[in-house]
Amino acid sequence: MRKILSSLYSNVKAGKKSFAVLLDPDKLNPESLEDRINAINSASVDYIFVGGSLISTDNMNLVLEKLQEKTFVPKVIFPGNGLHINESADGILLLSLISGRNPDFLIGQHVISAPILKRSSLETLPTGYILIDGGKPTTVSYISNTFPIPNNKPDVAAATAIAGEMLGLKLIYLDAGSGAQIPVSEGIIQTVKKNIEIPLIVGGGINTVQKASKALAAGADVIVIGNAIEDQPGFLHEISQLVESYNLSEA
Ligand code: 1GP
Repeated sequence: MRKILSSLYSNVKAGKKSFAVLLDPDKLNPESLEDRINAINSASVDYIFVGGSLISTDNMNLVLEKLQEKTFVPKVIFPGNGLHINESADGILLLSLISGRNPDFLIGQHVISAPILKRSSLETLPTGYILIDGGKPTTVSYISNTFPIPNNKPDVAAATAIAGEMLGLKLIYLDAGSGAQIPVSEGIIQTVKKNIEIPLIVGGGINTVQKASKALAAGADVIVIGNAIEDQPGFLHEISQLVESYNLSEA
């Protein structure tokens, strides 16, 4: 049963926006993880994404087990490669890096991971992952050896997203990269949203309420925030309130 995907699809159908908190296992220790979980449980968070393009510590398991124990919010792995598969999560974004031309990240890692995922209890979320230039080189660009789409090329982003949808992917994720200087432009979000039916996730460099609000208004169905939550303690609540009030005003 595809619980995460079907609830996301129903939310999008009802015009309801969602908020995903991204936790990078490398940046957490037991104390900061506890703080983060308390903040998540006292706010309205729809998904917890766990991962990153490079994970150098052994924290992934610890973080997921703690989350499993302490929160009901669905935990979705945001993997950098097949090594990041972990059964303690509820689901995994099966990312195909469709903005790039590196076969390993388009299909290679997936072939290696598919038998393991099939045996696992993880819900797989087939996702067209599109990198957008966020103003500075990102780890994901470096690791994947791919170029992001320029932030002023909505047509290229839209054509890429349409191709992903036509290939049967179930989600599109526009990412300016972790800690991007410039988030994905409103022009790109609007154009992509206009051209696809499947849910649209947007992240990278959203570090003010205004930027989050612009992404939602432009058409993001899910906004993902990582760095800004680590840097500003109250930000998680501010975004949770923003998404809630957005959903109330649209109801
Ligand atoms: C990065 O979309 C995520 O892959 C979130 O980015 O850490 O900049 O919020 P930030």
